[in-house]
Amino acid sequence: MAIVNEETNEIHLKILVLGSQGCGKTTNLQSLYKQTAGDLATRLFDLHGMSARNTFFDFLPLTLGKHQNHDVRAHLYTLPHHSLMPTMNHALLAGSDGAVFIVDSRLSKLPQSEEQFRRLKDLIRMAHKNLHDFPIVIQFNHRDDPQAVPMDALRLAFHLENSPTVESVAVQDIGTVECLDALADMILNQMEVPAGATEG
Ligand SMILES: Nc1nc2c(ncn2[C@@H]2O[C@H](COP(=O)(O)OP(=O)(O)O)[C@@H](O)[C@H]2O)c(=O)[nH]1
Ligand SMILES: [Mg+2]
Repeated sequence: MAIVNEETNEIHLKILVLGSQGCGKTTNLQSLYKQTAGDLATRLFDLHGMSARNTFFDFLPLTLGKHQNHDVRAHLYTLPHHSLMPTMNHALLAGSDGAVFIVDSRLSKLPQSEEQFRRLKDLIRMAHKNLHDFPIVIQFNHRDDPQAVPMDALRLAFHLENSPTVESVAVQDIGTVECLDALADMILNQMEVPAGATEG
């Protein structure tokens, strides 16, 4: 659940960044970090050391702007691409406010993306969240690849009702901010921030 802190006038959003190995999860976080550098981004954490890029998960806290007089802070997490820790994945998802699901557009990566998409739907069911209510933005990354699957086919294979889609080339910072903005809008529009929040 998104947390509204009336004392500090902040809204905290917890956002998961999901997708198969190599789809661009870490690159998305790096791109957001770069583009919101300075007073906005705080730090990119790689919780499992510097060497292995994909060993565990990354964490990025960001400030997104204002919503109804509150500063909006987003905490982005990536999940490990493997499913060796279903309990942990479940706990992370259950406490999150929304997700970016990244599809790897490269033809050779299609099976992995499809597997992760199935896993996402299973996780949401396990967390007792209704797929229609849980805010998810689908990002089609690696659009610059010569072997990229045409968008028409990808839109059919990776479709969720109510989920906006964004095409991206994360490594060139294309589509990453747009994607996060779309998700934050979805989450914030579902939330009710108490009126008179400036009191005290
Ligand atoms: N050409 C291209 N490379 C990308 C794109 N997104 C990510 N990459 C590269 O793909 C590799 C894997 O990305 P990474 O973010 O580590 O994937 P993760 O396993 O999902 O965290 C890295 O070498 C990235 O630089 C993209 O849109 N286009
Ligand atoms: Mg990674």
